[in-house]
Amino acid sequence: MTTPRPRSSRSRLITATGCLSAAVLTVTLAVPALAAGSTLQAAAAESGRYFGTAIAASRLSDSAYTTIANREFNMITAENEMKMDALEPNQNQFNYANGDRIVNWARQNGKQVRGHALAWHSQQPGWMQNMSGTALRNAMLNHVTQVATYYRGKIHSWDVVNEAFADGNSGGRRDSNLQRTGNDWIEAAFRAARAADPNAKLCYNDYNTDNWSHAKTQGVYNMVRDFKARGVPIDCVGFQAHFNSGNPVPSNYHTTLQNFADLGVDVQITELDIEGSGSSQAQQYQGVIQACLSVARCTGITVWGVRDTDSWRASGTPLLFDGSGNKKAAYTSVLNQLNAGGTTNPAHHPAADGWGQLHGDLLGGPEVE
Ligand code: 9MR
Repeated sequence: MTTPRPRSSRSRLITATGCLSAAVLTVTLAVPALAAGSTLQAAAAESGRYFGTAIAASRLSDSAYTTIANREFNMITAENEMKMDALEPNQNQFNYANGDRIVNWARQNGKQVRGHALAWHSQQPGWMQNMSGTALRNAMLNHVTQVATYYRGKIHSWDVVNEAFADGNSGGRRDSNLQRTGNDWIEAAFRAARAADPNAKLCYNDYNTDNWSHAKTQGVYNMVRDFKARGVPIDCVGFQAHFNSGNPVPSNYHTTLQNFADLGVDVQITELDIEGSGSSQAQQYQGVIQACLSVARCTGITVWGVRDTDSWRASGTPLLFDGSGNKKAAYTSVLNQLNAGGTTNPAHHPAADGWGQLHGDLLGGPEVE
């Protein structure tokens, strides 16, 4: 088990006293402080985690936007530009222009990139929406292979498959043209992605999978457990984390993240936003950050946009900066919670890869709350 790092925001003074002949010599040494991070990325990095945002290519010419994005975040997701419809508008004709604008901006500014998303029932190009059967399966696999090969070496984590489970109480797969090609379409996509980019972490990504007691969460959990048991290449699970009053941050969030991590995968918060304002919103954000920090394999957090006005649901003011770029109460609570520390990311943990296995063995099964 990991223990929180001791930390201090001030220099610690160590006083050494020694005797020199009859004189007493006192030496005071200033030891560099474990300084509190003053940006989201710096504060998250203290426990080995990243802090990211979604970027829209059309806003890269807005210097107020890029100034905040560059200062605060070190993991970048293209909000729309690397989806299937954007990258393959005509079958087997790929257009990487806008995806590249975002990837290049990220890399030029020393940031990493989450790839979003290789295979999804939504945002398919028109030609794909009308396909079925073997032709669709092959077209999907070709898309995964081509795109993952094109970006090989530039992607920290790929959302290989997005939103493949149904809402509601079934715990089963979502009906879609991809699902109708056969239940093995998800693992086929993961195998194609691994072959194309062996070094990217491969994630399954979904929403409404935050509450441990929900059927959808259990459905995804069972799929990941099955994939791990059968050697299907999966490295991480993304929790989108789009919250509002109808879908609040669950009190068992830590349990969900820990139970998935105990399957031997990393977990990432991938599209965080919480509708609301003021201290209520700030407290909910704090709870999400706390849940991630308490799970060693929760390796990073991404918010779904920079300013409220950049959000896909701007009227819900769900982000950390207001439309003028001012830090909101939610920003301060996130920063403070990151600086309060937590478990250290396993990449920085001495037991590294063995930890998840050992932890799972010791617990002997999923944590229940
Ligand atoms: O924020 C994105 C919005 O601009 C797009 O119109 C929409 C449809 O492609 O997708 C939004 O992002 C979604 C993400 O890709 C997947 N999870 C849900 C996100 C919010 O709808």
